Amino acid sequence: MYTQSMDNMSPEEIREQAAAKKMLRSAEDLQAEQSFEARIDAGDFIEAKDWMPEHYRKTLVRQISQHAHSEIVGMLPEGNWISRAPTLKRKAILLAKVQDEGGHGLYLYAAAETLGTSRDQLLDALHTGRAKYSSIFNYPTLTWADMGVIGWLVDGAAIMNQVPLCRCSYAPYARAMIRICREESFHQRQGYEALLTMMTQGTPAQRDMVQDAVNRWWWPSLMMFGPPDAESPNTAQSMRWGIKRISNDDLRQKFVDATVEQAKVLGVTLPDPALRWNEERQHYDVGPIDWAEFWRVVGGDGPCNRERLAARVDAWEDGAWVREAALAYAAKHAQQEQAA
Ligand code: FAQ
Repeated sequence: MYTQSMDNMSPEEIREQAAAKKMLRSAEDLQAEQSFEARIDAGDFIEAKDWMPEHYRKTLVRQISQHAHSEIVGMLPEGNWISRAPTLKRKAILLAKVQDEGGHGLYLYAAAETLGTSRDQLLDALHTGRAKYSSIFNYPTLTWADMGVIGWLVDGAAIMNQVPLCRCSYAPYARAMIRICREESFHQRQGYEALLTMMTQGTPAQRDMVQDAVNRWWWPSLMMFGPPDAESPNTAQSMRWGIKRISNDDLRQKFVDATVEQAKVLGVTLPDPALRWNEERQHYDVGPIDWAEFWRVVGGDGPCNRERLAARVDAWEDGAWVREAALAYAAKHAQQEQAA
């Protein structure tokens, strides 16, 4: 009987057929890649089921999962102060903010999962120290003023970076970011308002506490935007693909320009003797950022890296019974449905 089975083909024919298939596939891939690039150039959004280059997919999983981890780890420095908030009003606000951050992490994990990586894989990468999260959350929260400064500076920097992500070319990420940015804006304002209250109605000791917190958080906040463009390996390709819309340095500059004016209203001094308006550039100049400190913190050796990771691993292990109960409930439900 005539057959095209591989068994009946000579090794030479098998090689030829494989080469022909490979050529066909690479021609198809090339066409898919060209149409993907054309969609990116036209400003189209890419959906989860659309064809995408493997590197685009990996870049998104990397960025979105790091972002999700940052939100979840970012709950820890503030969670530390929920039980010590000075009034019921401040406690309710802080509780809501920390809950929002948990929610942001969940939207973002869900967005990363649409790219074919499971939640378990993402969390395993965090817990084993293979995944990054924002450097900023490896600094300690020493006083109540740190809560206000995190809202003002850290959420302020986060919004500056995240508003352009609402136009990210990957639609599920862009959609998650729209919702997140609305909440971040409330976070920034509540922080600023808490600081303004302390600065305008507080005691000299409270004003000193605010200044001390600003001194400690200013430089790490500038580092949140990532390394300078010239040393950022991912920026060029991410901007080409419309994942990032504005470079690290440009976002950092926008943040500085906006924040200096807010500091004046607040009555605090930003801890940078070189900070001054540059008439020619129409921007503020800043002094040198300590990039060695940044890389040390990103590399795992910041003031709280070990503590943060240990807290996340403990939370995961302590929550095992919840996951088991949820699975048992789902299995029982499925059995009951089958029986009905
Ligand atoms: N910390 O080539 P680039 C928040 C890494 S959410 C640690 O420039 P890229 C809300 C980077 O991953 C804050 N690592 O990288 C909140 C890369 O390493 P890799 C998080 C950093 O991706 C507020 C390497 O350095 N926001 O705060 C950092 O093009 C208050 C080279 O860098 C987001 O994640 C850093 N700061 O640009 C919660 C936003 N910067 O992966 C609680 C989305 C860089 O090659 C309380 N992410 N690295 O091994 C982004 O926009 C980008 O990923 C950047 C980095 C801009 C962070």
